[in-house]
Amino acid sequence: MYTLLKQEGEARRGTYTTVHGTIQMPAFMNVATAGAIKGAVSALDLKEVHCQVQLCNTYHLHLRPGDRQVRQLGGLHTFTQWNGPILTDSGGFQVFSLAKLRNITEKGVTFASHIDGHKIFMGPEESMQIQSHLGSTIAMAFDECMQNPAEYEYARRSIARTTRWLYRCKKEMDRLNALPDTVNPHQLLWGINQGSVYDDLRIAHMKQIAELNLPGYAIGGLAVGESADVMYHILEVLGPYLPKDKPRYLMGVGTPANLLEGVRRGVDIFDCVMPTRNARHGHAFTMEGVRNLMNAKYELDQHPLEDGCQCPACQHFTRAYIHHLLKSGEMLGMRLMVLHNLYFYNTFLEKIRAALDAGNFTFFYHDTIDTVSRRI
Ligand code: PRF
Ligand code: ZN
Repeated sequence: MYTLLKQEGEARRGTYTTVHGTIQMPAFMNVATAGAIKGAVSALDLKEVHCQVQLCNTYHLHLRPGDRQVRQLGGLHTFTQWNGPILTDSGGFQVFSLAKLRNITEKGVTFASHIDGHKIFMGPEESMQIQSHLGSTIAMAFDECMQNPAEYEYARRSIARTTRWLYRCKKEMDRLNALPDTVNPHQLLWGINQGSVYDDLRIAHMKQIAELNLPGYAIGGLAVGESADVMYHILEVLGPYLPKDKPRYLMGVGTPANLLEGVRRGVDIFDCVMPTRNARHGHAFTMEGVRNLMNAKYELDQHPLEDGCQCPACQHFTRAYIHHLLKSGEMLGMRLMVLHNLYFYNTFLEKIRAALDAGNFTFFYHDTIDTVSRRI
């Protein structure tokens, strides 16, 4: 259940209570695609980097090790040893971005596995069954995420089908939650808004999916080829049509600046591979900007990645050491970078929440936006 605690302009400070714990919002979800954060980070580390909620993927876990196997092993919480909230993405996005040879029909999508090429079918029912086996806290609806730009007529037909799929998701989840041996009988279904870059389609689709009175709504189909300004515009257009008493999730976004802009436009929760992916390339996020630790200027630098940072990496190790580890291809370099970046993202949202609590988010936004994303 979402509780709105405070509002500053469109920015919202709230809480979301689930059977696996309460999420303080705005929040950042830590991406553990196949049940682990990339960079050798376990559920035990997640507590230390102030993670509140983990995101896993239906598509990946269905292919390997298989959702029935995860269920047999007690579900994702037991399997990964993360006992906080877990959100699973439906496969809708991954099928369209990773798999080959897709064929989309009213029933669902047939595609070839990116692992061994074998043919798989996934529709709304299959996606709900897989997510039910995984036992996540929140299951995402099965949607079509169109690449931008999409043709208007294609987008119009696509959102109509995504709405029909949503009704099927709801029906299937209600059935699965009522079964006697369901891993998480309290699993929540969140809807996903689509409509490409077209204001009227976005609004029409939002009105349709809001009718189901679901416990949360995501804005999908953004950060897929359009400019950041178009993305911010769509968020502004959707604002009045998003239920005020439900969390709003901006999928797959983004840079620290994107998060500030998102919060300013009413977004409550984000996920992104950026902190982990950029860490693996040697990029450390800090409040002063992004440092590239591969740079030779760090060879003899005795400072931590970020002065004053309380993350597990910065409490013990220097830029010089991490630079050396990255240069040598040592896995520890990557791990320390990932721990720092996740800590940065999670505590960045903590700072945003503190600013909202204090009624000075607007000041925080202006004070931070230019510095946080620059390269230093
Ligand atoms: N749909 C789903 N997952 C997603 C997206 C989407 O549109 C996006 C778009 N940025 C990221 N992840 N199901
Ligand atoms: Zn740090």
